[in-house]
Amino acid sequence: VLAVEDGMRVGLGTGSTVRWLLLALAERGARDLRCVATSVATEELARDLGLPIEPFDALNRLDLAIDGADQIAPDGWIVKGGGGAHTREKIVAAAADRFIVIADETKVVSSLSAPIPVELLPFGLGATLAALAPTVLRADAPLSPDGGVIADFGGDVSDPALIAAMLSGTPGVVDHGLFAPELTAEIVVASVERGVERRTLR
Ligand code: A5P
Repeated sequence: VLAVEDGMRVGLGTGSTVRWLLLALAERGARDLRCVATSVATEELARDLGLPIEPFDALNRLDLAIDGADQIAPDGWIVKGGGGAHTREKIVAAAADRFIVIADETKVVSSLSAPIPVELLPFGLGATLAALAPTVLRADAPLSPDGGVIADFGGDVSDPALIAAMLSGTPGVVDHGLFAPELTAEIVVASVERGVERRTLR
């Protein structure tokens, strides 16, 4: 919350960790913030809390984006999309001068592992799934707000850059949940034993 200064254009991520951020921001007061949300759930919660949400098109560039993570590797690679919101989350993160990841210690891993969330175009879905094998549709996941189908890649991710390139290079993939270290400015991890630890990546 301290990173959010008055008047900033802020991208708000999605998930249970971000919920705490929204509560803290609302408690502090909106202070001329201009916010965009990465999901309908975040938009609704933010509005309920009195935080102003604007269409992304009204802002385009952001000073800051803050979001949670499903996995955080030692080299700064991150997996997101447990809630299926990774496509919008990545667009918002990339549009921000600084992208800050917030998480508790359970998200810190020694190396990334499957599943890696992917969002796929409905057109040619069978062909895309075959090209991405082993990838399975996520049971009971609704379409994304942009009409994408949420699935999970189940293969080896010991080389995240290679897998990210493979996923991005497969026709029919809208986007995937691997976030490269270059995207992230800072990772903030909270744990009961060690308190809050901040790691600056760039
Ligand atoms: C949403 O699609 C995800 O990328 C979330 O940001 C991520 O799963 C973290 O969520 P939690 O804070 O709920 O664990």
